[in-house]
Amino acid sequence: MDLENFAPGSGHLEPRAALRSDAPSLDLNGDWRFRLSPGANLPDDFADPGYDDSGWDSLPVPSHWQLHGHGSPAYTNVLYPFPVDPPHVPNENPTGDHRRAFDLPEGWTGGRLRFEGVESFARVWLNGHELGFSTGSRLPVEFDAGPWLVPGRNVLAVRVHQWSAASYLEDQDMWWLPGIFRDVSLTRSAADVFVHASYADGRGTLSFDGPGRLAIAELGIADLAPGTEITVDAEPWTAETPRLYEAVVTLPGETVRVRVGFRTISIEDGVLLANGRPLLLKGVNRHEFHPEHGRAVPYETMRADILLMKRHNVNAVRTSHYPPHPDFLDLCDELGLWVIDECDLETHGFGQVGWRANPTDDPRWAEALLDRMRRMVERDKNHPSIIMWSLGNEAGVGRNLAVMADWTRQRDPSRPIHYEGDWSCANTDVYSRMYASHAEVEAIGQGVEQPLPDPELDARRRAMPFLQCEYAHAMGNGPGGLADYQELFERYPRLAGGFIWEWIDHGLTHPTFEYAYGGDYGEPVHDGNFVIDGLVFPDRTPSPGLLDLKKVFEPVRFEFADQVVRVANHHGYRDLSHLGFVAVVEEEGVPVAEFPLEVPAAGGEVKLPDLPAGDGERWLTVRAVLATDQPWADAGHEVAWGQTRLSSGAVDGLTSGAAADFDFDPGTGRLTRLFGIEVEGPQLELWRAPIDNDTYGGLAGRWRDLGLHRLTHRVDAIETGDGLTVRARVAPAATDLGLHVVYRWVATGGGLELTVDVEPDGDWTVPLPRLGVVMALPAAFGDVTWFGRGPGEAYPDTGMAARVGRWSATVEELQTPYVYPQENGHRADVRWAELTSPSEGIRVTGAPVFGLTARRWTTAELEAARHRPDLKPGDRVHVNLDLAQHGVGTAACGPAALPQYELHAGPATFRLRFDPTGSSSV
Ligand code: IPT
Repeated sequence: MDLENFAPGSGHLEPRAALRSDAPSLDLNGDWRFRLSPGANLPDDFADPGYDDSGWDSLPVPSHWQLHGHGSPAYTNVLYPFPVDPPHVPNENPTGDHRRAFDLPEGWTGGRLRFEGVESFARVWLNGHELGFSTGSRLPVEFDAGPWLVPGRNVLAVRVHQWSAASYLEDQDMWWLPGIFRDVSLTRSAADVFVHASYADGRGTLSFDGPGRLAIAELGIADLAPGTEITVDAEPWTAETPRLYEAVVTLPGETVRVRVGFRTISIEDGVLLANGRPLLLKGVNRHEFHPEHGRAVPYETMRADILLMKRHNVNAVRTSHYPPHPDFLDLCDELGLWVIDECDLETHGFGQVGWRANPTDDPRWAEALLDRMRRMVERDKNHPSIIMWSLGNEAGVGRNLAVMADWTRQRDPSRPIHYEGDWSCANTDVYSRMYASHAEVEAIGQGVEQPLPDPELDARRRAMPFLQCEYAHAMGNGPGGLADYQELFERYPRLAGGFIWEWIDHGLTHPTFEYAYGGDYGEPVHDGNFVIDGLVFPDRTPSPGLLDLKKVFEPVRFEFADQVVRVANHHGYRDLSHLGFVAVVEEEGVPVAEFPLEVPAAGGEVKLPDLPAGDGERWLTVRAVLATDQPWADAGHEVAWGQTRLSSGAVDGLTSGAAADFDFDPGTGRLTRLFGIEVEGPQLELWRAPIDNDTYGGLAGRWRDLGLHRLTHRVDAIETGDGLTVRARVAPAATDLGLHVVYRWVATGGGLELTVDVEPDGDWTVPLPRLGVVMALPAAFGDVTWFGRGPGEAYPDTGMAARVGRWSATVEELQTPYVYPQENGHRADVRWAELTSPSEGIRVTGAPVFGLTARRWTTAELEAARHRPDLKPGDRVHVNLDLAQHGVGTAACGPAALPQYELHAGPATFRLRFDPTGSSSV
C-alpha cells in the first residue's frame, strides 16, 4: 500500500517557485464536506462525483480536523506515538475524507491543483479520477488537473491519512495535527523563475533562469534575457533595510512578479558576512502555531509574529522545523528578517532505538529526503530574506544528508547549507550546535574547541562560522543567561549569534485548562508541558523572556561617564539617523527633568546638560525611539534604553511619633497584628514553586529530597526588652541540616525594624531556591506600589528589561501568566513597597533593597497547580520579601544557572522596615 511506501508521492508535477502570477487562479479554500474514519482501509467510492455526502459534516479548509471536534490532538517531543517499525504504521490511523464541488468559470481550460500543505498523506481525485498521492506535510504539491476538468461543476475528493511511512520523517517537537492545513487552489500558472541578485561594492548584480524576459522599471532594466548578467546601481537588501525592487517577468501565457532584494551571503576567514559585513543573528525559532488553529495560521497572525519580532529587536528567524507558509517568507522579505529555511525533516525518535533504521542513513529513503529538499528550495529560492538552507532538524547522521546537500549546492550555490545533527559538519558550510554551554561557545569563539577525530573534517570545521541554531530554552520562567551568551556572540567574530528556542508556547485553547499541553487530551504517550516553551504566551502576549531579549538584542548601547553618555551603534547595516533620543531624570521614580539628546548618526559621545540636584535617589534614563514610522512600528517606539544612577539619596531617616502598634504570638514569636492590621509571619522561607528549569534540570528533585518544601520551625527563645528577639532553628525533617535564625524587632518611631540573621547549621551542598521571609496580609491588600526595578519580573540572571522606577500594579497584575504554574512575578531591587487596601497600607523598606512577590495563593498552592485555572484566590495576600533567589538558567534544555547566579547557604543578614503608609519619612 502507498501508505507504507518509501516513495514520497505519485502523479505530481515538478516543484517550482512560489510566484505572484497574473494567470487565473481559483481559490478552493472554504467549507468542504468531511468525514472521519478510525482506520485507513476504506472504499474509494466517496471520490465518485455522484457520491452522496449529505450526511457528512462540514469542515473549513485550511484546518486541522481535530481542532474542529473530530478526534483530539496529541503532543510528543521526541517519541513516535506509534511503534518504530519503518515504513509501517498501525491500523489505528485516523483518516479524513474531504470533498468539495466547485464551478469552473466559463472558458477555463487546464490548470494545476495546488496544495500548499497537507498533513501527512493525501490521495487526490478529481471528478473520480485519481491524480496521485502526496507526502511532505509542510511542502506544496501540484497535480495536473487539465485532463480531468469539465465545464461547470467539478468534484474534488481528498483522502488524508494521519499516519504513513512519511510520518517517520516528521517527528518534530509539536502537536501531531493532521489535515489540509494550508491553502488549496486551482491555478493556470505554470511558470518557474529563479532570480539571482547579489550585492557588492555598492552595486547589485542581477540575472535569472527561466523562460521569458525580465524588467525592473525602477532600475531601468527593460528587457533582460535569461542567463544574462547585469550590474546596476542599487540599494542592498538587509533585514535592517529591506529594500525590494519589483521585477516583472513576462513568460509565454503569463506575467509574474518577483520582489528582488540585492544581497550576498558569504563566509570569509570563518566569519559569516552579509554584503561583506559581519552578520550577527539575533534570532528565534518559529513554529507555526495558533492556539485555536494550530498550524493553519491566519495571515494576520503571521504578520503579527514578524511585527512582534521586529519590535523586540529580533533580526532573524529559523523556520523550525519545516518551511513555513509561503506568505510568511514574503513578509520576511518585506519587513526584514534574516531567515534559515529548514527542510521538513526530523527523525528524532530513532534516537530511542539507538538510531537503528534511521531514514537519514537508509538509501531506500534517499528519494523521499531529496524530494523534500527540492520542494523547499524550488518553492523558496527567490526570497532575499533566506540566507541559508537547513537540511532539517534532529535527523541523526547518514548518507542521505549528502544527497540533499549535494543537490542543493548545485542548484543554489549562493546560500550556505546548515544542519545541526551532524557535528562533523561533513555536509554543511557552517558549524551549528544547540544548547552549547557558555564555556563551550567561548571555546568555539576562540577556535580552541575539541578537535574532531578526522583531521581533515576538523580543519574544515575550524574554518567555519559558528551559530547556535537553538539556545536559551524559553520554557516557563526564563530563559536565564541571555546577556552572557550575547556578550560572547559580540566578542568573537567567528560567532554568528543564534536562535532562541522558541518563539511561542504551543498551548491549545481549552475550555477547562485555558491552554492545553501534552496529556490534556488523554494521550497515552506524551511529553507534558515541553510544548510550552516560548517567548510569547499562546495568545502572543510577550513573556518577560521576550522583553529581556529585546534589551539584550538592542542595536544601540549607552555607556555613562561624568557628564557624558556614549552612544554606540550596534546595527550591522544602518546608522542612527532613524532614531530620536530622549533623556529623563527621575527622583524616587518621579520625573524631575526631561530633555532631548542630539546624537550623531554614527553615535559617539554626547555631553549632558547640568542635571537638577535633589535629596532622593535619582536616575538618568536615556531612550532611543523611532523618529518616524517604520513599516514594523510607529514613531516613538522604544528601540533601546540605558540607565545610570546619579545619586543614591539620603539614608532613610526615622519617623517620629508613637511606638509601633503590634502584637505577636508568644508561642511562635510571629506577628499577628501590625498597625492594627491582621498579619501572619513573617517567617523564614527557602522554597519556591519549582520553575521548569528547576524541575527538568533536576535541581527541584534534590531540593525535595532534602525537604526544603516542608521546613519545620522550632522557637528556641523569645526575648523581650528594647524590642523583641526570636531565636529559632528552621530545618527539614530527616536530616541534620538546618538554619539558625534570629529575628530582631525594634520599634522605631511609628514603625518596626526587622533584622533577620541566618546561620547555616551543617554541610549544605545544594543551592537554595530562595532566602527570604514570607508573611500574609488580608485579601483587601490588593494594590502594590514600589520603587525598584520593574515593571516586570526579574531574577538573578533575568530581568534585563526591568529598569529602576516607581511602579504600581494590582496583586493580579503582578502574576506572570505562565501556562504551567511556577514561581513568577519576583520584583527585584525594591527600595520600598507599599501594600495597600482601600483604607490602609503597610510600607516595607529595604536596607538597601529586597525582592518582592505578592500572590493570592500560597507557594504550595502555586506548586500544586497544573494549569492556571487551578489557582484560586484565597482570603490572604501572601507576600515574600527576599534577600536572594537562585538563578533561572535554562536547564530544562541546556545549561543551568551560571555559578555567579547560584544561591548558596551561608551566613546572611537582612533588614526590613515596616511602617504604616503615610507616616514614613521617605
Ligand atoms: C531540541 C529540538 O531540536 C527542538 O525541536 C525542541 O524539541 C527542543 O529540543 C526542546 O524543546 S533537541 C534536544 C535533544 C536538545
